Amino acid sequence: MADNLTHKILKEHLVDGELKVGTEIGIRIDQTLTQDATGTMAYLQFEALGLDRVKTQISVSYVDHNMLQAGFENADDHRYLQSVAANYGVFFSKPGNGICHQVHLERFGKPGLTLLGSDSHTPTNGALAMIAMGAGGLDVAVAMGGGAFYLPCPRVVGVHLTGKLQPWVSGKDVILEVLRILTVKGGVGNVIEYHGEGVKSLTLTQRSTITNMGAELGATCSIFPSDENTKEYLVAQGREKDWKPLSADPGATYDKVIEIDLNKLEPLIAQPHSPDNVVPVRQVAGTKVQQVCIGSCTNSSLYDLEITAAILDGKQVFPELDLTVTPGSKQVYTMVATSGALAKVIQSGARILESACGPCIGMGQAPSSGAKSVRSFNRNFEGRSGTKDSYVYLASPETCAATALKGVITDPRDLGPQPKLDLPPKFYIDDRGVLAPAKNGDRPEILRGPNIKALPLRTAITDKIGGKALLKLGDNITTDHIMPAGAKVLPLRSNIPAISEFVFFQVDKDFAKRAKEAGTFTIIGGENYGQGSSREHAALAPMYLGMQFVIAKSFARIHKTNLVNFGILPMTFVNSADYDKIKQEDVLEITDVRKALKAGNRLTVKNATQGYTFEAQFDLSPRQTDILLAGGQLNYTKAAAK
Ligand code: MIC
Ligand code: SF4
Repeated sequence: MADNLTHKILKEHLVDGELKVGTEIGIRIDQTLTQDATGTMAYLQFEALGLDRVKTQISVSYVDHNMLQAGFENADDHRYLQSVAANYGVFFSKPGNGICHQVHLERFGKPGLTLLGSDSHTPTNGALAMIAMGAGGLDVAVAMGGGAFYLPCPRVVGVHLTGKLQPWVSGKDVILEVLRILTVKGGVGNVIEYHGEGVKSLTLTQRSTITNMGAELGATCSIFPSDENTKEYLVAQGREKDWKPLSADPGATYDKVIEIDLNKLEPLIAQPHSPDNVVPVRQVAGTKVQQVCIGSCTNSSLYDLEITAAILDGKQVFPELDLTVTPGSKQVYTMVATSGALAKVIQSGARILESACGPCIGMGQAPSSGAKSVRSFNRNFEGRSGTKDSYVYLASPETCAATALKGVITDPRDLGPQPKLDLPPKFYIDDRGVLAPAKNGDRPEILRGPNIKALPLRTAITDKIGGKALLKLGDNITTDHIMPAGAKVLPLRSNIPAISEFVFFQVDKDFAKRAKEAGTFTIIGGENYGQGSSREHAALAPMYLGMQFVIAKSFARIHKTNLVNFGILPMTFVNSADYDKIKQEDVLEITDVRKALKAGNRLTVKNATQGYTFEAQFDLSPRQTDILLAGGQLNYTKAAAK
């Protein structure tokens, strides 16, 4: 049978279940990555599993998110991560070495392997023909310990590319077009596999922009074949031996196919406040802008920085506008410094940041009140920039640089001919920013600062659960709404009691207080509840405050798994009219939960305030049911290991 690329790799890694869409499969994980904002929890959980050493081919711990050291917290967490990595056989990428996805692409990703990362943009490495997926820290901890990763067997959507990108049109415009077509929930349950003649014309880093931002579709992951361009990139990285050709079999089929003619694409831009709110740049050209930011794991490759420099060369950033530029890794930083590109960017009046997530996660550079900010990033959710009333647009580095010069949103095609860039065939390689783990048997001391608090655990689910529906929410609620990030909150990621004070802070600043008064509570959500990041804190912190269950119209994949992992029951409405009927503050109760979980996929919810009952359903595998019954994945895994 002719297999598509996704099935080829999944088949090679399948350890449980069969490739039947929607049923649960377990796959072997070859590589893992963590970043610091989710990593502390992941390694605390790995420690709790009581294993000796990681069992993957390679596991890397990156520090790139919590980089501002305004107090001891982030620095303490970095020390913990470094020492715990050394102990358990994990490589440690030091702060300053770069953004996890960019560095992983440069130095570690390999065609045909699986990668699981505690960050939703882990699919970036799908550009190297990997099945690379985001997950909660606990799932990554289990995978580090050699356990399978479980997921609903995805549908495979083929994006058939023809033609060739025209001047000034970039990889970012391809993924913005896919987002325009599929929307932020269109990828849920799907792998997006790119194929067709058009693939050949896309460089590896253009592909990585596309696979990176596939996360915004809610997709399980995105993948490109491994071809001559993949080889060229790996040769430039001194990693030719990691290359092998890999693509779908001739005649392979897909569950659905989307056609994109690259010839016809033009520069696109996502308007506030959603990555799928996409229009042609020319439609909003002329809009006054106060800030432009170029960088993030989506667009901070050598090409992105070199084209930025070429556009800015000899010109000045618009006087009333701030431009920030972030090289994605130490490799990119060094190369733009030696090529002279960095000097051009500095001379233009840009502010140069260290290689890290920075403004993308609100770690500094929050825009001024009411400002419009155009960014080469991947998310523009309300408030994520750190300024609640800012308006963030997402576009290519080319569009960003043009906008920075003009002070208004500008189609880069208005700048004249596109500069021609010749990137060197060999990149600068220096892996000293990645510390190797201690030898097997060595046990360096694990350094735990006062910021690191014990991990709260839930006990086995009881027969009666419920509480006030403290919030009734609409569609596409993000994990940034549930558990905000930013410079103030991120340093508390290792301290659940402290971070829980900020749960739903963006929606209701008194939420934590109301939750504590209620004791136990529930949440009502719309479609695609929990989209966005992989942060398990969006499940863990509400659990700590007493959340019992969520009833939504539908869930985003990673968040749903995180809820189960922390013993919170995710349910959907059987009749959508029941969503309309519930009012915020109604008390909802379920009895005989354990029996209902074992018996089927439905249960009856009592609305004690309004005095009626309604049906809710849960879509859980038998394994997930056992996890819930045990009170979460950690209890379940420990019990299974006994
Ligand atoms: C994000 O882009 O939202 C983050 C910050 O990288 C998150 C991870 C986190 O919250 O730590 C993600 O994408 O998973
Ligand atoms: Fe970092 Fe932003 Fe990428 Fe998340 S999306 S990993 S915050 S650069």
